[in-house]
Amino acid sequence: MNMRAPDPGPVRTTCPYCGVGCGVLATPDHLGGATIAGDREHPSNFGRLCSKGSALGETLALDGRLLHPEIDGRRVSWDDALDETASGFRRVLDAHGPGAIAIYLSGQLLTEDYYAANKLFKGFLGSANVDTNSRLCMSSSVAGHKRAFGSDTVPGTYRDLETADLLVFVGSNAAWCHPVLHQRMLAARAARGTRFVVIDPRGTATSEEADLHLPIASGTDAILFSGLLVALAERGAVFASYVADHTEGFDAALIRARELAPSVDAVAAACGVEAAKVAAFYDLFAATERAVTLYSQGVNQSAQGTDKVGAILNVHLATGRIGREGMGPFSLTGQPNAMGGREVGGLANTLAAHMEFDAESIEKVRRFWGAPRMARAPGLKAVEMFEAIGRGEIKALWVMGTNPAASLPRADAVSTALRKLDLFVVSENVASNDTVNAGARIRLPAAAWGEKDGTVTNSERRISRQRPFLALPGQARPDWWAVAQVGRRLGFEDAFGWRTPGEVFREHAALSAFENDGTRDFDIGALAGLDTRDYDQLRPTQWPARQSAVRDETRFFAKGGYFTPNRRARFVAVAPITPGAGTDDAYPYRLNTGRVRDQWHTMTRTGKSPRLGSHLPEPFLEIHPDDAAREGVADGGFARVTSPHGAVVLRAKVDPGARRGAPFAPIHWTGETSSSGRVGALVHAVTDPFSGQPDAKATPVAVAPVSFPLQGFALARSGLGGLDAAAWWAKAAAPGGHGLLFALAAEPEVAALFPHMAPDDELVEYVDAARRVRRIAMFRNGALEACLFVGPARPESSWTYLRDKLGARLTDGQVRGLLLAGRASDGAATGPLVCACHGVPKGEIERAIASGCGDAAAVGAATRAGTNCGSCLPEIRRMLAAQRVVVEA
Ligand SMILES: Nc1nc2c(c(=O)[nH]1)N[C@H]1C(S)=C(S)[C@@H](COP(=O)(O)OP(=O)(O)OC[C@H]3O[C@@H](n4cnc5c(=O)[nH]c(N)nc54)[C@H](O)[C@@H]3O)O[C@H]1N2
Ligand SMILES: Nc1nc2c(c(=O)[nH]1)N[C@H]1C(S)=C(S)[C@@H](COP(=O)(O)OP(=O)(O)OC[C@H]3O[C@@H](n4cnc5c(=O)[nH]c(N)nc54)[C@H](O)[C@@H]3O)O[C@H]1N2
Ligand code: SF4
Ligand SMILES: [Mo]
Repeated sequence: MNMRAPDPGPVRTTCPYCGVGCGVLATPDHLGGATIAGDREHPSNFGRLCSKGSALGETLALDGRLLHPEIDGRRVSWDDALDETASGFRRVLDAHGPGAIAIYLSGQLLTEDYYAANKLFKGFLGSANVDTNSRLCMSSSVAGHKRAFGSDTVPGTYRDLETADLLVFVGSNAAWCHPVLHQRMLAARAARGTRFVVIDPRGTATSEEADLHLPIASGTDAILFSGLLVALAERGAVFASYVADHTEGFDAALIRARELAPSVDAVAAACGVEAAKVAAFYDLFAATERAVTLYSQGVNQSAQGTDKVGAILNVHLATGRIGREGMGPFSLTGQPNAMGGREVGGLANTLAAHMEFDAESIEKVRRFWGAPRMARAPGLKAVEMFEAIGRGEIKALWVMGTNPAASLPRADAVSTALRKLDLFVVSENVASNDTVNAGARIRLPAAAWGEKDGTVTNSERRISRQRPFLALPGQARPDWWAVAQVGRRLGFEDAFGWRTPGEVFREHAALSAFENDGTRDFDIGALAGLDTRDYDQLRPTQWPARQSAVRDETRFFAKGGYFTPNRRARFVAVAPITPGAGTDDAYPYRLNTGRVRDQWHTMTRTGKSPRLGSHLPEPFLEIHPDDAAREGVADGGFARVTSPHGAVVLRAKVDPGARRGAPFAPIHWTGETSSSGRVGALVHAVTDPFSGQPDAKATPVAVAPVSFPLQGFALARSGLGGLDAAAWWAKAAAPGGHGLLFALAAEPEVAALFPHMAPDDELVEYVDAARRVRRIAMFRNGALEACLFVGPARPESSWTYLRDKLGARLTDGQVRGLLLAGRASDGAATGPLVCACHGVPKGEIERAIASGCGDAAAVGAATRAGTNCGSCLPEIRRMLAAQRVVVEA
């Protein structure tokens, strides 16, 4: 394993968040932190970083880290933890067979970690119960690719997004979720006039930048794209010779498309969107050869996800717009190594290295691995896996790099199921999250970003190195190492004898090329011979990277050459659907879920950053004004959202951009960070029939108002305590401390909230008993140590003001103004950060606009807002537009 001290100077590594895969230059400060900059030489970002990437330095502190192996809450040695893990799996395997063991992996692991885990379970323990959170993320794309192409191939490259004339975003909020790539597309548009079409039920930062937004009813994408196929056929836009030479099944697909989508009007009615918009989209697509369709979770996370992918691929196959400059379908991957996991074969229904569970592949892989006990059939997919755990059929589980007790559908049922396991092992960076807290007996401390050493593959098939720039803290170790150690303890010394991640990578690369001969798309044989130095210095490399081939073309399928038996692509006749099915009187709404700009998943890392915590600090429900009025939910009030599986309470954001009947909630808050914001608890376990991917964006729910007599917040530099069980709360990182936003029925206990209050802390208090207002500021050695604001109204401006003041020395006037009036007397209450990169709050941008800045560029020049990653530009433009309305009115 790699224990060498990190080299001084900037280290080239890769961002651990989204699938864009930006290159990062990290310069360690030798105090455990680092300064972070974009890598100008990396072909994903050419130096840019988004707000999350820029804030990586704020996530490196060791508080909250799991730093030592533990069994039953006791600190133990690695030897003991590994012995116990190995013997536990051995015991369950011997007693109940390979169907009783499972491992649940993550697209945030390195390829090397993934490879080791897949090999151990599928080749040496005989179990294909190896699944991953990519099941919740990319599996419909994988299934759709395999069905149409015979392989899980992303045909295009990022460059195509810059050389296209039309970009169609389907179920993608790229402005927030793939920000640097979105910025590249916007820059290209400025140069060549690219048209943007966004297909998303709700208005988003991405749709705000679009020329055309189709706010379709959720789940109706396959109808929209079937209608497009019909329209292309009618307009003679089909590329007949490509269809004839390289595909099959076109006629059947078109017949089905005509049944589903006979006319523009029929599409408009089924999709719940204006016919003129549908027609405009079809016209644009038919007329624009250089068209890329980008899609993400609005497509994948659906009961018809694979068919949605199929309907999108159909229109690209029909027009031959695939694998050529500026054209093609493009699945945007979510996690930094979603692609690496697919390459390794880390899904339960693939074997390894883009090989399936056919007899020939099983034999091939068996020989390559020298494997004693091959899994011979696909294992259980994530949702089924956790259901089998709930039924007691799977008895031993290892969770690595994911938080299923928060992120799986029916998350409360998942937490309950986890407690039934005989053996529950978690490899984690953090000491506490919803999964660890669901009864993990063995806790293995994993290396985190900055310490990890290996490779990841981004959305365009580009393999980049994650390099360590910090020493491994405490007893933390790489995940591949822990897997290998367990493999050795189970008697497989040779097969798991790797000493470095480079050795694992070389083996992975060799397997990709093993008896491949052009039969499999995934071939990185050219990298199988890297020595340690080459591996350490590996530059971002796109595959295919075959041993023999000249490496010039990295796109696929411009001239056919699909990986089906007859090398033809298969058109898919998509299945009919019933839009809106599943809702009823008890659960009349469809809950849409997804992401916000500045948080990453369950917030174990981004939740540490004060800058990132400022933009949207609380779990919320975005709801259309008509729906809110019907249910009596007020803007800024609270809404209880209930499904048959669970309930949450969220701050209501009444927003005309929401689609009627389809409120939206972000997925980021958990039991760690909120009292009742676990949105995963609501989500139904409906899955796509081909991919097994959960339909996470359309759960039938009920919405009802909740009111709390009191609201407020607490801030403390250290040791913020808790509230009673009936209170609503959300944690938010604050500069120099911690914050808690809350709502409750009775005044909170000061002593319980501030357990670290010292006798000589100076307490300044304002109480207005009649109005139920109470404001406390606590000073230690003259600096603001903690504060508590409680009252009937939402104390927003004092929160945003005081959040930045922990540790500050306030003037008497400031203190008085705050405590008496509940707001800053110096007019400095500035609102949430709009620009997280440069820390520019809303108030400052409003002042810039009021003082005459007429466009986003002027605002940028005056305040720096929007001049780094640009993710906040849609919001700045919205503020400019609102200002214009005010001025004109
Ligand atoms: N800031 C941030 N960025 C991230 C992540 C993060 O946690 N935070 N996570 C990363 C990961 S792992 C992933 S998978 C990606 C996800 O990236 P995206 O898929 O872009 O993000 P989501 O917000 O999950 O969903 C995208 C949109 O799908 C829409 N949608 C819902 N139902 C439908 C439908 O039926 N049809 C259509 N056309 N649209 C629909 C939603 O309204 C939503 O706006 O983001 C990655 N990037
Ligand atoms: N309702 C709903 N549910 C969803 C989604 C949705 O849109 N709506 N999106 C789905 C999607 S696309 C995804 S990708 C998932 C994400 O869901 P999760 O994967 O459950 O979310 P994360 O917070 O990323 O969890 C990663 C965990 O691994 C730890 N970790 C990070 N790096 C490492 C490492 O290198 N080694 C180890 N051992 N641990 C590490 C982190 O501390 C964290 O606890 O959520 C899915 N669930
Ligand atoms: S776009 Fe942002 S989150 Fe994604 S890889 Fe780049 S810096 Fe990281
Ligand atoms: Mo994802």
